[in-house]
Amino acid sequence: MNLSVNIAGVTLKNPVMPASGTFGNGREYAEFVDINRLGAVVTKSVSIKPQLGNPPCRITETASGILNSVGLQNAGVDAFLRDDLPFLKQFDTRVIVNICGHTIDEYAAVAEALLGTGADLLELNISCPNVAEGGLSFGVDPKTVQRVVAAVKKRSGQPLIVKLSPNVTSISEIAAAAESAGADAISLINTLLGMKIDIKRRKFALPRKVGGLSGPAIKPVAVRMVYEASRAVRIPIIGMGGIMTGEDAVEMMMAGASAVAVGAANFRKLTAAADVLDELIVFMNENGLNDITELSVML
Ligand code: RRO
Repeated sequence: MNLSVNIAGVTLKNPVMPASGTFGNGREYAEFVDINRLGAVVTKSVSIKPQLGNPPCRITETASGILNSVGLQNAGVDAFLRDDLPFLKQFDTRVIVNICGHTIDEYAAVAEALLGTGADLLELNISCPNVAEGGLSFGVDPKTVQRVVAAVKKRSGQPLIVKLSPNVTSISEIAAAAESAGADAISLINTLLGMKIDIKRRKFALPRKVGGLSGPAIKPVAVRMVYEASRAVRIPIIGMGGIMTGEDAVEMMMAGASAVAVGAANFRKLTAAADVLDELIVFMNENGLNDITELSVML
């Protein structure tokens, strides 16, 4: 059975990876999950300088999903290169480094710092909903998307995946803008903007009032957006948003994704991503499929 997929010229031995921000930088999970089984590991967003993130509360539960307001907490690119990348390179998997910034120049500087390191692919995060400047504001206007993608392409070495926000009217327009500026692949969806109010305390549950919604609740939105984006671009798509099972992964791939990322499910079960892979293999066996790419033509 062939499970390997090609994303922007890089071969992944299978199409299943954790979504950025839901797997630490591998270390917390390595004791419980065989990281060698995953097609790739996607890191938490890395910025040029360390970021403290938002004050608590950072995560709150909702029906069929969670709202987060982490606020880009990370130790900065220098610490990432010293402590995290060498750790991840021990495993037989691809390393996708998610990068973020407050300005176009900051995005490009992180990409440049990763030049010639062991990072196999970069994922440009233009969809973080939880910071005051930058983040999401880069991902909602096609012209701004083109500017940041072009600037990062110019100063980066590795192939570039652009991670899109669902908080837009036309995902097709944004996907096409990313492709036209040189994106080698796109990934979607990041979290949906949401809000929760604690009615007993009469307070917002999260300090910035809004947060990013993920989990099973958002899967139908993600499937719809992956399908629409797949009609608008020729580059590969990594689909994510509420994938909990192998069958969810199959659905995302039928919608047009070449690979999938498992996010909130990692918080429920540490082995969620590897379990999704096992279940995907069961589905292929049950349906007489020999090649993972056959899924894309089953719809
Ligand atoms: O750190 C976060 O709060 C965060 C990020 Br960078 C992101 O891209 N998506 C999200 O839901 N949270």
